[in-house]
Amino acid sequence: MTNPKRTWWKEAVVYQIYPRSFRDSNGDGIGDLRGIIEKLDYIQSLGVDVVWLNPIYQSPNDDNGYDISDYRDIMAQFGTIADFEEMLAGMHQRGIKLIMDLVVNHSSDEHEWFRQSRRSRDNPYRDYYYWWPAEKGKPPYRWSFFDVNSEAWQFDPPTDAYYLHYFSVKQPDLNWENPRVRREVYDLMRFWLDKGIDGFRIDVAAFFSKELPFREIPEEEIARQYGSWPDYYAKGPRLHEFLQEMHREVLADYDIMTVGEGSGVQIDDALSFVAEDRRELHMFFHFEGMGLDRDPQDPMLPRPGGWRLREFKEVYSRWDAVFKAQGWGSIYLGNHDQSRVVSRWGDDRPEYREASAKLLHTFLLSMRATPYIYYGDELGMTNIRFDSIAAYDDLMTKNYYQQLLQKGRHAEAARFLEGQKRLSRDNGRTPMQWHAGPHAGFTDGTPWLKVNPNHREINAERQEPDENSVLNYLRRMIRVRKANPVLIYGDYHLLAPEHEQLYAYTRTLAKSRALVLLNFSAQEVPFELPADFREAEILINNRDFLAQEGTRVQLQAYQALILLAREA
Ligand code: TEU
Ligand code: CA
Repeated sequence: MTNPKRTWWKEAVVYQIYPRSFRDSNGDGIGDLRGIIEKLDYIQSLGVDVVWLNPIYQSPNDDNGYDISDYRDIMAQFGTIADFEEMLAGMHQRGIKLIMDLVVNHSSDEHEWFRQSRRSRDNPYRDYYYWWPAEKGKPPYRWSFFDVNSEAWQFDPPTDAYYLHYFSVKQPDLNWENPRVRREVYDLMRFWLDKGIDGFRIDVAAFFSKELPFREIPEEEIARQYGSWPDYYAKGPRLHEFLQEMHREVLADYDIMTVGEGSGVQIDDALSFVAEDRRELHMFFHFEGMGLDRDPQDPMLPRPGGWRLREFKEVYSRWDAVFKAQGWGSIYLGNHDQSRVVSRWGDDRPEYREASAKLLHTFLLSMRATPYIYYGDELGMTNIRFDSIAAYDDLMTKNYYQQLLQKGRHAEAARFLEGQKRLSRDNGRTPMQWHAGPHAGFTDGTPWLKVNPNHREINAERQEPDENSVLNYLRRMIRVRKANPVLIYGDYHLLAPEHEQLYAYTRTLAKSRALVLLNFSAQEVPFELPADFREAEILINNRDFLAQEGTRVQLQAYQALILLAREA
């Protein structure tokens, strides 16, 4: 059975903007809302329907906005509420919707709630966070993703107690057991929805419920750096109760879209978040694809020998199948927590960069899931590959490196630093490359993070007039998706699952049948066309020719092709 119910967010193409890096309007080196306003026509020209903005709320920027100190105000560096309203109106005028990041697993330690909470044990805000009184001894170990010591409990002298922070010490976890906390969250959601936004991307949505009381995690599970944290972090006993309550209390009243960040969510649990009758979320981001090139023993390091296309196909096919009858998927290959897609899943050597970037867009926009495109990927921007730890901004990279040094693990630290050229989040955060001039047209000042020197070659201005640029290919591919509902709703069927170079699949909707052929390699790949595609129409081709002899096509390096069978 196929999933027939049509909705705007299933048909939408989402463009993600990391505001800090998009366009700086006032020369302080930091991207801002007026910078986004300047670029609204560009965003519209892509053909996208929705913009997802990373957090723009007030924040001391320990984790670039993911540590929020006031949920109802705009970060001064980014602008004002008036700028926000102008930006939102400008988007709506252009038929573009806006979804905001909702970061409510934790706040900043500089949020008024936490300032109060840490003051005394009987402060009315004490129970807004998780505290462990020191007289009970050391709390049971919990991993922290960003902590220099990987420890999620931080001792806080004023009240002689530890507080919980799954992320940095400046990101204390909010206590969702407390109904007042949940009420605050629902109120702030309404605050933004009533301003007219069109939905939320919900940060670490599976972490809200903690298993209480905190119990000891067996040594062997802690032993590995990140061990089996999903079992402890993403399966809390009240998680679905909370998400359903959020739906009932807020989401149900608006025609919006929601996408949870599914860090820790495993495929067996997928439907429990997004099946329609659950009344929780519309979609979430799974992380299986992002694990394919990481060392299974230590996800902070790249996988020796790299990733395998067979596994890539297997993962994306499995995540298609799980939503065949219920729910709906999302698909992305990069975002602000990942490196650049063409460097990671394509081939950024000069001779293959453009073809492989186009191939990745063809993939993303021909799958049965809502596609998310990260700013800069429309140009085929690449990893910057910093050489020294000093060049990095991201606390995740810096703190993990420091941790290894503190433990005297120097060889590993060097390996980690080398691996960050492939995996670091900062690869995906370098400023947008608008033109070939100074700082790529991102800023007139000094950019907060180094601009990739290859902006002289890879930039929007240069690609704009070039019909064959990655940018114009993406625009064309978005139009192709929109003009062919089979690419949105059609059933997906994988061909040649064992093939190491070719990713081939069909999409079928009633009488409409499409064949997608993606050569993920620098070699030529022959492919025997199935009978119904021998006279097919070419919907899109990332090369200007197709080598075909009789029933056989010869795919060139990184060639991507979609054929539409003529209806019988
Ligand atoms: O990310 C949560 C998350 O799963 C990441 O920490 C992930 O483990 C890491 O980036 C490895 O790729 C979300 C946000 O997307 C991220 O930017 C924030 O830093 C984090 O939450 C804390 O809010
Ligand atoms: Ca600025």
